[in-house]
Amino acid sequence: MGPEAPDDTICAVATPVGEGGIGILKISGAGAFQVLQRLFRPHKSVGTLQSHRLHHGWIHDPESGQAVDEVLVSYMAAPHTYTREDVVEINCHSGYWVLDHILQLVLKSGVRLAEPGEFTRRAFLHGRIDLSQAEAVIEVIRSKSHHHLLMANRSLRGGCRTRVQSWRESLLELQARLEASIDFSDDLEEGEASGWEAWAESLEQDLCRPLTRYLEEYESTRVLREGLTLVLVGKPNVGKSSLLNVLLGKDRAIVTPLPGTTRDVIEDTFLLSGILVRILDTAGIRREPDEIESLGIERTLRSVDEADIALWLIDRSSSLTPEDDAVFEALSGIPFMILLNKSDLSPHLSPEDVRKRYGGSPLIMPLSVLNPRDIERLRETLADRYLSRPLDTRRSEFIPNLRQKECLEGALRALRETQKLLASGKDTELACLELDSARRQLDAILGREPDDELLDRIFSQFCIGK
Ligand SMILES: Nc1nc2c(ncn2[C@@H]2O[C@H](COP(=O)(O)OP(=O)(O)OP(=O)(O)O)[C@@H](O)[C@H]2O)c(=O)[nH]1
Ligand SMILES: [Mg+2]
Repeated sequence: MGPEAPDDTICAVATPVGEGGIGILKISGAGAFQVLQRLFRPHKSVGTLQSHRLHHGWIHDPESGQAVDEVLVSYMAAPHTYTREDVVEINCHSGYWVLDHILQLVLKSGVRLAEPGEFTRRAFLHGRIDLSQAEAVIEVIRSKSHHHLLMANRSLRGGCRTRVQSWRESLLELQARLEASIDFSDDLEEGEASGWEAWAESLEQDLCRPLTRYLEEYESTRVLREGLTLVLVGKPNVGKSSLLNVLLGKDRAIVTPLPGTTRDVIEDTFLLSGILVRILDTAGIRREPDEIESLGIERTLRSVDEADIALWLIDRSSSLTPEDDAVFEALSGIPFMILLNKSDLSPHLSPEDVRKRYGGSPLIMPLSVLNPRDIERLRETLADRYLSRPLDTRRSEFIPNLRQKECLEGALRALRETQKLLASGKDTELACLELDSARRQLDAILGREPDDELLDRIFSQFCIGK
């Protein structure tokens, strides 16, 4: 048995604290309407307040009779509400004092302050949404790019549920066939697939393959959720900060003709093909730095560690030096692209020179940071190389988050175990237990039998009022 649906009434301020156009206070539970009747005086006497309509009026302090704020309120009768309970929303002016005053009046009416995520938790406990949809609510709130939002919305609309339920049904059907001990004997006409073969083929096609594909997508789509981290590296004065500024479209970093201008790591974000890119501009790497530069270089190396991809800038109007070798050493273990910058000046270096010195594999792109067409080409190349695969998953019904990925891994492990058991002696009883375990993992994705600890872990990530 999972946790029970609660029966008390909760409230919270749903909008960020501070001065603003409107602030919204939400109340949910069987007592919500009574609170409204106690505190709200409609502008026009309208008889009973109609559900799912906005009503104009004033919040009054019932003890002093004083008007507190002019508001619009909505009363939404269960069950067609966010929580499936009676819900009241009070739209008042947003100021710290106003909101807090109304909140205190609501609390005095016998209502409890909501925990973080408690409204959504109630929506889940009352069965309006499953756990994957509840998790999608957090993703929608946190999404920082177009594709992240699209992805979260797919789960919010039930994409994960639909997919997982269909796997669950296939699994139950396979389990039923196994339990009924269908004729797995091999005494069949030549060329005819045995019942056993057909069963094993279904397990592979309907479950193992799609689960594997969704797990692979988790890896390749991490950037949709977390964004892509790019680090700009190179020796001093090669144009790193200039490139940062053009990619961001603003003067974020100081650019001078003097080597050693950037001393610290400068961080900002921009969007590339609708995906959030975090970009780090770093101190140029040199062989014999002064004390401040040494600290900067240490930070450069740390930034390289945390980045997904490095853009290594080389000034092609001068020759390669041991400092470039030092950059090359720093880049071991991270994918990188070489940008032969300052191509507008007369070149000293060709892509072949660089390839000869540092090996053939990395992509080498001649460009000038001063040329907008080159920058456009760079954006296209980056999107093509690093974002096309994650963007290609737009056809999938959902993209698993970490928790869901772990459940899928558990399910797949149990399915592989089933295959092994059946291949070596066809022990159907043990195999059925494994199928059961796979089913439980799928159920966990949707939160079919959740425990309080799991729910606390998920809903504590929410803000208060959601
Ligand atoms: N001609 C030309 N000059 C460039 C180009 N890119 C950058 N510069 C110039 O090169 C100089 C150094 O540029 P920065 O962007 O400060 O170089 P950096 O790599 O950040 O240098 P440090 O911070 O010192 O490591 C500046 O005078 C820039 O205007 C380019 O493509 N062509
Ligand atoms: Mg710089």
